[in-house]
Amino acid sequence: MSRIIIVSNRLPTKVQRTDNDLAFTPSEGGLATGLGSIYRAEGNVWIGWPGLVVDDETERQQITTQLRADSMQPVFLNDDEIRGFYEGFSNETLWPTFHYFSQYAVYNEQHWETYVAVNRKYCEAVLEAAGDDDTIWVHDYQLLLLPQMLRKARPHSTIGFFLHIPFPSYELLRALPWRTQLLEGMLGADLIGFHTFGYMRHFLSSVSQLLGYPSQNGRLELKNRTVLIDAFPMGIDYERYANAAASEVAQEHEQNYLAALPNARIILSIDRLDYTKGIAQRLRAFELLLQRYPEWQGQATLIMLVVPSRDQVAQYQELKEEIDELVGRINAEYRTITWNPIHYFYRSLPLEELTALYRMAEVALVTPIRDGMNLVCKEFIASKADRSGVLILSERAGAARELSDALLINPSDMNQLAEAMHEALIMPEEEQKMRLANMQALVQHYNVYHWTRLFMDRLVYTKIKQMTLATE
Ligand code: GDG
Repeated sequence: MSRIIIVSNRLPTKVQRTDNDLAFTPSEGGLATGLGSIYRAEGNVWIGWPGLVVDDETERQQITTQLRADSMQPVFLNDDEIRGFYEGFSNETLWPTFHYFSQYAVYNEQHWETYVAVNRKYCEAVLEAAGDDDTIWVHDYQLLLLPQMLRKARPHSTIGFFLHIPFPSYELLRALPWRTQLLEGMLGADLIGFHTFGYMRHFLSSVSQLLGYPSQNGRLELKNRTVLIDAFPMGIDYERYANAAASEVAQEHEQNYLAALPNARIILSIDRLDYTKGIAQRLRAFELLLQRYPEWQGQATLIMLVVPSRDQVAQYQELKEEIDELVGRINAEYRTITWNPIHYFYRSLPLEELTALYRMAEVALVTPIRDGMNLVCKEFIASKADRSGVLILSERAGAARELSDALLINPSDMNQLAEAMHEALIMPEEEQKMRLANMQALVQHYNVYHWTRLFMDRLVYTKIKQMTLATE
């Protein structure tokens, strides 16, 4: 029987140490939800790091047994591996380069060596779990070398790869000392998926310029194999957000929040702390709105949720300080006894509170400098079923290719951003509803289950086609 093996840096369950025990919490990310129905099916398995350093063998056994019971197989990483592979090469080299922040990229040979070694570790874990007939689906930039490692060990396996972040233009990629190894690593897959056609084109152009392989209609002809490249824009679990936002708990939270903010016109901003998300630019644009349109003073209220992330990396610490400083300055300058312009939270919130915020916000500000897709904007849309609201969306988020009924802006243009906020606050309700309805239809249809099915069907089709060609 053919099974499906999913591989990603992190498992969909997070293991944490409590006072005298271990706590297993399911991850709420879109990937975990979308693939949840697959990896839990008969015999399938998800391989990844459980999010905790475990040196003690008995504890490892305990974690392995518990995760296995839920179709997961842990890969354990030590402190050095986390430093070099995860924080180092993945988040200080690949992340900035792929998001066009090359000036932040660190080129460290030791980080690279650890990245290779950890990809090999994942490879061994997959080989141990997978049979020759199994289908392997590898995810994201932490595991770019894994498809080729697997291909060498299992020349006939069916291997898919999906990149969740942007693929940059050749000019960015070529700066990386390890560019050819990275491309070759990805090319071990039978099917490589990106969120948009733009990323796919950048990838094909880099492969052609650095490796000399030509392509036609997304088909790359290597010396002895064909690799298919395509765009699969990822969706969300629409019903989950629509139902959560309509739930009694969310409505109760909303009533409490609104009671505390009488007369507020609420603008919402939700992100992980990241320089790619444009958080500081957003704050400056909000300040410009208050300066340019003083009538919004006393009313326009920005609720800004920043979820802590990668706080070991220097640029993230600096960004946190910049945001703290900007929020403090703007609030000090504009606040009155009865109105606070920015309500800033540096923490994560449970889903019910998050959806209550989506539900009550009149405007969502999703203005990343670069973003592979961005799921927050799709969650806002799903949470607004039968209501009104306006989405302001960066043209540099992958989601902008689909959501043309949002107010699309250039995230570095403060003027345009401030004007878009004003436009959103005065937009007639009928127009808001019309735009939302169009986007809801799209986000509901192209949900995460659709995405998973499309990728898997395409992968199986690619393999059958290859086998047919080989026997002809
Ligand atoms: C990468 C790519 C691509 C946020 N705060 C809370 C919370 N969240 C959840 C959101 C959303 C998720 O985190 C963030 O997803 P994004 O897609 O916006 O961004 P990344 O984390 O950067 O994800 C991105 C994605 O991969 C998928 O391919 O779209 O471009 O960068 O689901 O709801 N969830 C809860 N509390 C919070 O406080 N429960």
